[in-house]
Amino acid sequence: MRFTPSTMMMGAMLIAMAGCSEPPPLYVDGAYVRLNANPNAPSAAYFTIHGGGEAVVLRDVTTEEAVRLELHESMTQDGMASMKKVETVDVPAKSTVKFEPGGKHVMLWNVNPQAIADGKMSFTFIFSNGDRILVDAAVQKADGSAATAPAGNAASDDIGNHSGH
Ligand SMILES: [Cu+2]
Repeated sequence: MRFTPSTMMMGAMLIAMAGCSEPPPLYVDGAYVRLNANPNAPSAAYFTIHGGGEAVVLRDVTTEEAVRLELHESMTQDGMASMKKVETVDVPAKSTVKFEPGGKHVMLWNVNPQAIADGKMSFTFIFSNGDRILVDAAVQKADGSAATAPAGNAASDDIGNHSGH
């Protein structure tokens, strides 16, 4: 297609409309679960929340694939690492709130063995503005490799096999 003046004009109009009327969406990405090397100890889920046009509060995270979840925050005080439970997490407008090793995380007790075998868990994030966001998370072993057992298919080792994190 040739770019005639009229098609160029339309493109510019679409960009201008998107720029002024669309508030940025609230969304969650980069979700993964890191299994504990000790199967009797809790595992953790990490992800990034991207704030939308208005400030919201993360009220809860739920899943059907673990017995219990808690929002936690890790901290180091006087050289001692510890973590505490938090009830909610603030997500300011247009902010990036990272849940990551050494910081905020979702603690998971008794992850469903089938979810581990599938290498995937589904979480629902519940926000104060009524948004319920469904997010899939890849399940990793404690060393960061993919949890899915290669079912007669060695190629499945490729995904998430980044050692030395
Ligand atoms: Cu924790």
